[in-house]
Amino acid sequence: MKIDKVKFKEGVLGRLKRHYGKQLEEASPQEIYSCVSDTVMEPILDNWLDTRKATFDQGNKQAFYLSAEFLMGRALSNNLVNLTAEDDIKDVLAELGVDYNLVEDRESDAGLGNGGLGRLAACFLDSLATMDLPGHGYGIRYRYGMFQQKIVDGYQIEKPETWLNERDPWGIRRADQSVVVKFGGQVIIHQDAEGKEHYIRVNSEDIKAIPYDTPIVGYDTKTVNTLRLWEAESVSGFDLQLFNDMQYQRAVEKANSAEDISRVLYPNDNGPQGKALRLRQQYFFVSASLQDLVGNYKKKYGDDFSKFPDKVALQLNDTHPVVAIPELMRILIDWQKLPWDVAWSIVTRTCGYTNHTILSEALEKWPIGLFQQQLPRLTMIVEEINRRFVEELRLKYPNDYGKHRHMAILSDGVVKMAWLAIHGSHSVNGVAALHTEILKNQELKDWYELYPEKFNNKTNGVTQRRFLLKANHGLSQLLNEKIGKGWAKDLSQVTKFKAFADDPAVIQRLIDIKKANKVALATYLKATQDITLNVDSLFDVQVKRLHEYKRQMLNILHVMYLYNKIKDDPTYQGVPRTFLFGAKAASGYRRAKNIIKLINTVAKVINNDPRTKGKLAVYFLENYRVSLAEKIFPASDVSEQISTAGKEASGTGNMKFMMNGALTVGTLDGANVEIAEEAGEQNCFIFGLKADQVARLTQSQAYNPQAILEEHPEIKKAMNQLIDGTYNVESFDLFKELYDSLMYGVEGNAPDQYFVLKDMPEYIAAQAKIDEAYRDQKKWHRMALLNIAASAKFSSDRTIGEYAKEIWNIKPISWK
Ligand code: 26Q
Repeated sequence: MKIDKVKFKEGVLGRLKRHYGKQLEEASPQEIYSCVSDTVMEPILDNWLDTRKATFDQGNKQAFYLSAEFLMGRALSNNLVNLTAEDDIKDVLAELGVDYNLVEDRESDAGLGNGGLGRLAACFLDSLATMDLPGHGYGIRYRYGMFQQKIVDGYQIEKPETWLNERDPWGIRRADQSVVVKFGGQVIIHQDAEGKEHYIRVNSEDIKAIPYDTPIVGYDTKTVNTLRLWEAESVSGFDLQLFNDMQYQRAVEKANSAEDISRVLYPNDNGPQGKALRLRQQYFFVSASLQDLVGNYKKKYGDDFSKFPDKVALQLNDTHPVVAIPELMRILIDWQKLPWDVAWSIVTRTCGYTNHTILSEALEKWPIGLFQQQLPRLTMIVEEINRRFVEELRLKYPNDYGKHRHMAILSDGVVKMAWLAIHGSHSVNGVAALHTEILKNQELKDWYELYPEKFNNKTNGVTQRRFLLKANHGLSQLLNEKIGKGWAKDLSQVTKFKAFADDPAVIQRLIDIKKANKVALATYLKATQDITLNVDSLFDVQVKRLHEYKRQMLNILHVMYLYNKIKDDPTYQGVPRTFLFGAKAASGYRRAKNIIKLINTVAKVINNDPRTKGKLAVYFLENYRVSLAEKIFPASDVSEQISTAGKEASGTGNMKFMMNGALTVGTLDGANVEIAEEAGEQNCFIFGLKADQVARLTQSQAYNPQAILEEHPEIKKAMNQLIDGTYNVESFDLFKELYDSLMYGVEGNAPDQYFVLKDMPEYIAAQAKIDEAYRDQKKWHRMALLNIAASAKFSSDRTIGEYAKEIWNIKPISWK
């Protein structure tokens, strides 16, 4: 888009005067950020209105991504990139004497998600808009997103994330489009003169849902889609009756409980939390979204719902929005008066379900009593769905009672949301090839046998606009020069970069770019966290949520092993290394928090030992989040993707590293399998048990960690240092629980459930190979180039193309 620089300047200066009564010289970076953003909104708004009109007029089918999480990160710089106006705006600000980076850094991340699943939703929105596809997001406008992490004395401390303390210039409140969501109460069945049943809701708790719309700007195109996030408010504001009765405090409390619903994001990734508030959050945004969407449908098609599945596709992002299935049934039956079978056919043709996890503890199950208490009408509908389904099961598998009970949607006192999702959708997909196979052959085997046609794979992807074009200017520039600019919109073109693998000048450019990115990261970390990085060392990076299955433990044990080598051998000649960790632990996940403390404790000892100077350093980066990730990927040499095989559904950080020329050290898990396939195993460092070996070893219970220690004294030594005072100066017991969980198992679990020690010898060997490879910088960066050139598959554009064609059947908006 062509920006009128003079108009833009006037826009910013005018707003500073109007909103803050200030001239540019007096304005703070925060105020400038706010006014620059408002000015950038202008051209976006025009395209947004045009997009809405075009989709309505063209009457195309639209997709809606229902997700409890959207991990959007920052908007200003991303919108400028997608408007292809970044350089122009930088110029204008420079002319005004304003430092763009300072302004950009004033924006808080919209951290409305935990990790992979939420960031995937954000990447999908970017791809949909860029590909001119009519696809929108629906979710919750949490007042507090993912907590801010502080490290105090090596421990994680959570602080509330205050992203809304400054106003959000990107979200537009649309109070006129509010809807009411009802909880609790009773359902009265009323028979009319013709004997038809009507369901009347009494004594319900009514909560107002107010939408906030954020524009999703496509890259280098007119399309601007919508992310609609709902905020909860008490219907009456205050309960005036209570207020008049002088029960002021109770009136305030009641308003609070309504507003509790959108107050805070649950901060656990892949963990169980069967609390009422979580179910209320889910129903709140799902009911509001469906009311909204059905209302819009009726504006165009009236009461003829036969076309609904041809006009609307709903994608359920994990089990979190699965109440959409009974809620849509309720709307079609109670409001539209459709017969059950007609309604069920519409629902199943409209919904698709994506599974993001194999960990059984993350599959949501709601106690039936809780479900009944919060959602009495939906409970009746779920009971009827279950009754009909179990009847089908009995016919199909007459004597297999175990199967009836296992597959029942409602049994053992719980509503099984994953089962409801599979039964109520026409499509069930996993997020990487291996993950989908494991679902089909193991976790969802019975369901795959019943509904083989529903199952399909959609390997995840990431947007190269945010994570390469915007994050890594040096590499983007090099790609533009060598293969043209087309890759930003069509990553399949990056394959052309392979032709430069043996061009020494290009390899040298890669070396220089990586170095410059390390310097930039070092400068940022010095300023924000007072960390001094050795930019001449190999950057070995593991950034992702802290979870046992992701095995940060394996990484830190290897660091401890390396430290021992350095101490034992003064002539140690290993490649200088900096290990970087970034990870948030769920606030109630004790062991994960202990691992953070361990990393920090080890870091402190190593970084303060003169013997490691210039050889080894370890840092835990505070508050890992999208905006920090964008600075880390471009500066990384090694990408740690070391989960226990079979446990990481896909991973998406692995793809962001690859695009930025980091080499993967990883297990054959999730999308790593496909990364190794695309790049060639000779260009990755693959190690460890395969998924089927993990499954068999778990089954057989033949694994004994003690045996590993006996065979590998160097591993035994590192393990003993967890409990012998080498690191834990304050208290010898600090890491005893971690030690016990690996050696003996605790709380009824098998020892070393995630096979950290089992995989450690091979991991050490893989790391030694990395050392060797890194010594030859030309060879190393040739491998990096081959990874970059092989990353085409991992664009979320490719993924969204597949969803659009194979699940949603949606077509691009035509801009003529
Ligand atoms: C569930 C119930 C109650 C409270 C919270 C939750 C909850 C919240 C978030 C459960 C799971 C999540 C997030 C899961 C997640 O991020 N999964 C990741 O999804 C990525 C995108 O598909 C994959 O790449 C990762 O492998 C997968 O771990």
